[in-house]
Amino acid sequence: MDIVINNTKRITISNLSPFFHHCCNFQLTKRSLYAIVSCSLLFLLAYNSSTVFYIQVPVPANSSPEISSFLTENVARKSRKLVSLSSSTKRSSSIIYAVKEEPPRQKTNTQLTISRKNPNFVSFTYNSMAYNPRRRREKKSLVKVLGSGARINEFSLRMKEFFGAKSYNNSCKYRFFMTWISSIESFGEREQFAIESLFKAHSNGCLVIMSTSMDSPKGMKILKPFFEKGLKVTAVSPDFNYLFKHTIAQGWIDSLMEGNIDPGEVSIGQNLSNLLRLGLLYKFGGIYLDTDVIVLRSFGKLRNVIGAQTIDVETRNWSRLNNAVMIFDKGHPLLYKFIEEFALTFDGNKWGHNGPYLVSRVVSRVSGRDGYNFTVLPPLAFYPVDWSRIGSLFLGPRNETHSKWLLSKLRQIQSQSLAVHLWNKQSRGLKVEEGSIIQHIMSDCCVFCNSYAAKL
Ligand SMILES: *[C@@H]1O[C@H](CO)[C@@H](O)[C@H](O)[C@H]1NC(C)=O
Ligand SMILES: *[C@@H]1O[C@H](CO)[C@@H](O)[C@H](O)[C@H]1NC(C)=O
Ligand SMILES: *[C@@H]1O[C@H](CO)[C@@H](O)[C@H](O)[C@H]1NC(C)=O
Ligand SMILES: *[C@@H]1O[C@H](CO)[C@@H](O)[C@H](O)[C@H]1NC(C)=O
Ligand SMILES: CC(=O)N[C@H]1CO[C@H](CO)[C@@H](O)[C@@H]1O
Repeated sequence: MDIVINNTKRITISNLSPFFHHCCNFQLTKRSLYAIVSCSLLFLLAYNSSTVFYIQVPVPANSSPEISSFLTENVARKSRKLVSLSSSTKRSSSIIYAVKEEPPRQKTNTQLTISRKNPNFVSFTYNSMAYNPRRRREKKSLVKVLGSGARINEFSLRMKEFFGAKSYNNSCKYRFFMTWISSIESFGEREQFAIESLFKAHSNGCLVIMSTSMDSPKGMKILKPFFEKGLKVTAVSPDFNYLFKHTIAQGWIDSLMEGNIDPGEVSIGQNLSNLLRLGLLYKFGGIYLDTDVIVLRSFGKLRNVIGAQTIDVETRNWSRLNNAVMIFDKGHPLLYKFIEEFALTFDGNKWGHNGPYLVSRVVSRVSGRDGYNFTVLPPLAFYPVDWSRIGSLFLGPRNETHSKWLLSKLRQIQSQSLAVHLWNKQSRGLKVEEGSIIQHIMSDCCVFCNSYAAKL
């Protein structure tokens, strides 16, 4: 996949193959946005001045049948035509995103776009003019007022220093965040590899690992090989009070500390991580990655992006988003909504309720509204293999058919995915077999290229 957003904002995704949608095993929200979609399309057609994103989706010449037999259930392809703005493409169908630049009184455009030739590809762009600095400015001045006179916050100083450090030549072109709420002993080779892949694709990135355990001499020792290579990574203990000051989650955190919130049966750590990532992006802006996300290529062209984990086989619009990869500007209103939702609906007893389900809920709720400007990328971007099939990445070739399948899946991921979420919970114990897809990926994405890769 070439994602090339140049001045004309043209995104080309070549060789999008037809099977990635098969990870759709959820059929979730089918909110009736159809009307809104149609309206905004008409609206768009009326506004030729819109900046237009094209996603070109050539139909793969040789979509190999083996692929579907390995990774997919045979799902009937009832192509319910949703929206197709492109009709005249010969070799590829175009998916058009339209983004209005500075429109006066513009309604939110929710673009659900679908390729005609390849109905499995769906993408969405939400945008509107109301994502503007006014609300942010108000918030900022509030921070100023309330913040003045408060004791100097160590956390914010450390963050400032790290991102602005002279010794780094001010070269923090990309701000990355990870969170690590577990013990230092469990920060293993896989996590270190995720960091390698991040720097392989972004040598001028800066990574902060939000972690109390890693923010220690032992943690620094783990990160030492990165320092020695001149890569900009550090670990900082999170300060929830600082991050969520003036958000509705402040009260939630206070209550939690006072023991008035039932953390539930599930570990609070994961759930705090779900909240923490939102606060980090809201406060600083940048790219959040789970520690089991292998980065394959630069995210440099992406802004305000969240990824779909699954799409609905029938409607071709997304059915579940995931929060393992998020790229947002500082103060983005969608982040605020996520934080708000977390504070208002926290339920420590339901799996995923405060994480992937949360972002899905909020995005489907705000998608018709003014004031939000973001893009949902298709599963292939960050979640090319569904969690239930993640094992297939770790297997070496079993026979000729399987070998062919491995190769084409590998090519697909290499050419079209930006990252691969390894779904650690499912894959942690798996061995990387000789000739497996993940082994190839690791040899492409390593910085140190140690033999430990083989053990992941
Ligand atoms: C998905 O598409 C269907 C039409 O095919 C539409 O009715 C529905 O509102 C869409 N769902 C979302 C969440 O946009
Ligand atoms: C929405 O986001 C796109 C892509 O990042 C950007 O080009 C556009 O200017 C934004 N629109 C508004 C109104 O902020
Ligand atoms: C800092 O940037 C300058 C100019 O871009 C470059 O010449 C110099 O080598 C850089 N220094 C370090 C320490 O990276
Ligand atoms: C090849 O290996 C795959 C994966 O183990 C297996 O599912 C399939 O049945 C095998 N096919 C043949 C022809 O042996
Ligand atoms: C409600 C909720 O999201 N709970 C999460 C808390 O953390 C555990 C795992 O650590 C998750 O499985 C739950 O989904």
